[in-house]
Amino acid sequence: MGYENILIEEKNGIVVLSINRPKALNALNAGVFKDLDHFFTENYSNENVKAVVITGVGDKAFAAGADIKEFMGMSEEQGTNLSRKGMAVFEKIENFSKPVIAAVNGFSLGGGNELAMSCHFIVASEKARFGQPEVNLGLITGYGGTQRLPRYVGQAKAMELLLTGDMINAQEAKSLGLVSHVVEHGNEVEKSVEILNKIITKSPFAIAKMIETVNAFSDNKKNGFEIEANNFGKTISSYDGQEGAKAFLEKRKPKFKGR
Ligand code: DAK
Repeated sequence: MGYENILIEEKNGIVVLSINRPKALNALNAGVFKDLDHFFTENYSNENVKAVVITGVGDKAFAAGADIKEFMGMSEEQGTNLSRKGMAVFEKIENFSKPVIAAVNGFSLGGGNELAMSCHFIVASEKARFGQPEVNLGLITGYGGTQRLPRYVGQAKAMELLLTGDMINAQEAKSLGLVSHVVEHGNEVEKSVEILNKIITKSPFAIAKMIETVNAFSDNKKNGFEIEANNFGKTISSYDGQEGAKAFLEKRKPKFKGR
């Protein structure tokens, strides 16, 4: 499918997906959500896609929020429905079977920051700025920000950031645990690809099960320990789990098959 609001570049199975609305600082409109939804649905089981980096076109913004132009005249019911639809797309990213890194190249605000937080972790340019400015617009977050931000930075700091709408820089975001790496501006995609190149040498089956199990940590409807025990059973009895142990004992590199 041809996408109108995102760009896709693939090299050695690593896809760089760029939000392509630079004139609006990559604000997330319905078109971006449609493209993200399609990409992450289509590629869940596509073996040619091994990992994804999400970034923004241009050097100013990852995404400066949900598109404020789409909020005008919205009813309560429409707002709730839109929120649920957007959350479902971000859940698809969070639960994607392959690793997804947000390479934050500038403003990561509101819905844009909620997108970054639904990726598995965040690599940021030293010029990146993070914030949830919804309160400045008389709103609360609508795409999971109240739930994901506390998981990254703890409830009290999340509360402060959400209530003040203040922006923080990349170093502060790193010291709070929101960001995993801060790099020179312009190197955030390269650094993400470097990390992903390491991850994709491992068993894709184990990686998928690891993502599923870690995500259970923040889902209070699930028993993460039980899921870990079950998924450990699945990986130890898999071809790759047996091959990994055999290769270790034979002092050679494992040849994983993803099953
Ligand atoms: N939406 C639409 N357009 C935006 C935008 C946004 N979020 N952010 C920036 N733009 C546009 C500007 O309107 C401007 O367009 P033109 O005037 O050139 O046509 C262009 O991008 C460049 O922006 P600036 O001229 O403002 O650039 P500056 O460098 O001066 O300032 C800035 C950069 C990031 C500080 C500033 O643009 C800014 O404050 N932007 C808004 C940040 C913000 O408040 N973001 C929205 C957060 S609220 C919901 C679900 C989710 C949400 C709400 C409801 N439901 C399901 C109902 C979430 C809401 C949010 O994300």
